[in-house]
Amino acid sequence: MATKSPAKPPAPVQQPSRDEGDSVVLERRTQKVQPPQMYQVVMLNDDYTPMEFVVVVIQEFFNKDLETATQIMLKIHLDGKGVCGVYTKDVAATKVDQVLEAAHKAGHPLQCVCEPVE
Ligand code: TYC
Repeated sequence: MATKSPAKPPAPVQQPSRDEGDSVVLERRTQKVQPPQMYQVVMLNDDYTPMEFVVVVIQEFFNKDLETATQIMLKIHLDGKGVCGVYTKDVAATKVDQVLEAAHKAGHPLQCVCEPVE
């Protein structure tokens, strides 16, 4: 059976440069890869969307179980807004589109937005 070898640290990048004696030397620099900017999908409260619909949406699009989805919905209901999940930019934007489309189709004014996590 093939096993995966542990991830290696990034190989240092070698940059040619000239020293004072005009010979070429290689400087060793470790390349730093930044993690991607993450975005939180924030759902907003309103007075019309049924609580049950919000719970189903959170379960379906944010992969939460019933209890977690209910807690998130209640937080939104009480505080005015709440975070449903944190994703990379494209995934967060897709989640927003899915929620807005489902709400629109069902005739509810449910709103959600994505915002960068600092
Ligand atoms: N406030 C709504 C009600 O009382 C429920 C609700 C919760 C609506 C969360 C939107 O994002 C929301 N029916």
